[in-house]
Amino acid sequence: RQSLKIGLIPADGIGKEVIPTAKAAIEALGSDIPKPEFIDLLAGFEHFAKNGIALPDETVNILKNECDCALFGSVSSPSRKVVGYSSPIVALRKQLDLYANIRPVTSVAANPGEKPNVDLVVVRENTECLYVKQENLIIGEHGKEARATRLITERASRRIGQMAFEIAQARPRKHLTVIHKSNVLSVTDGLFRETVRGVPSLPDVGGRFDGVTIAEQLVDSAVYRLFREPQIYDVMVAPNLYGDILSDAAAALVGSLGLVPSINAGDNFVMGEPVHGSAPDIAGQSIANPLASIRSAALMLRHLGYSKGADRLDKAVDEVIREGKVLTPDLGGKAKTGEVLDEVLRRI
Ligand code: NAD
Ligand code: K
Ligand code: MN
Repeated sequence: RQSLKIGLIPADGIGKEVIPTAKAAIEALGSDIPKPEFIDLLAGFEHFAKNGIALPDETVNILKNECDCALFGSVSSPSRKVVGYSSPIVALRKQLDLYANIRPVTSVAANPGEKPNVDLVVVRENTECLYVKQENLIIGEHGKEARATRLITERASRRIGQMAFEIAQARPRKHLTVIHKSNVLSVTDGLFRETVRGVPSLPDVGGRFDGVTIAEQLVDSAVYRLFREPQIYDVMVAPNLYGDILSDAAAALVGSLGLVPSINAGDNFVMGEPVHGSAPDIAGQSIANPLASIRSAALMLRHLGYSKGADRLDKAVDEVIREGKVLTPDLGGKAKTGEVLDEVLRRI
């Protein structure tokens, strides 16, 4: 590659404050990566409020036809129903078939080289479950009745399972936990559980995952154990909604949602995205933690094979956290977003 074309979709709220920091961090890598070219793209609730469209076709077309990868910030999706609005991030994941949401949650050990207390990856199915958003409301005999469809397919469960095994295989502990609630939802979660557990015996797998140990846990007790003994987890694979909740919960263990990165990955495209939302409570104050976005840029680069650049970003972020002098208020500091970015840039 001569250059790396990166679509930037800051979207709403603090997305607009943190995506520029990820851009600056990538630019600081110099010749460790192909020359980055950034393409600014529109999406989000604010765009919808002005133009009636949350995800312009142009954004999707440019991502599909011109970009090598992308970085997404966060959207402000209202909790009330807004006619004509639908979350652009949920739509993007589906339209680009980014079927895996990979969310590493790692604490920073006091000294370099020491083992961190929390070192796990949530692998979240990213295209179905309740996020197919097929809901309806009827007036029944006793008043309103709302229903939602929860879609679990063998195909999606198999490919997310394969992705989770690949990730586990590549980590030192090689341990995979399947998260489900098959004791109640024996049909939907039952299919997810059986399909993921069946991955090692698929014909094209051979013995490739022989070294991976597999466990399973009901989602509610998984949250409990996550808080009691996070060190038992290595890779956790879960249907969409459970994975969403588990990764926010795991973020609490490492101090802030503002530290946890993710990638949305498919077979042909990757989009980095901090796990957090648009944080309306702090938006506009320049105090959003930029580290989740910078780590998301690192994950995206690593996924594309640029591990040297990714390592430099991760190392710089870890050092800033370990030193603990220049941190945003979510981590108990007083620094602004830009000051934390400067600390990172100095170390890259
Ligand atoms: P949130 O993640 O936006 O915020 C939760 C809490 O964490 C808030 O107190 C916030 O201030 C804090 N926080 C989050 N990121 C931070 C950062 N980088 N630095 C410092 N503090 C940070 O979740 P929410 O409040 O439940 O949702 C707000 C909006 O975000 C909603 O409209 C929701 O729909 C949207 N959302 C979008 C995405 C996405 O874009 N993928 C994900 C989650 C929520
Ligand atoms: K986000
Ligand atoms: Mn979430």
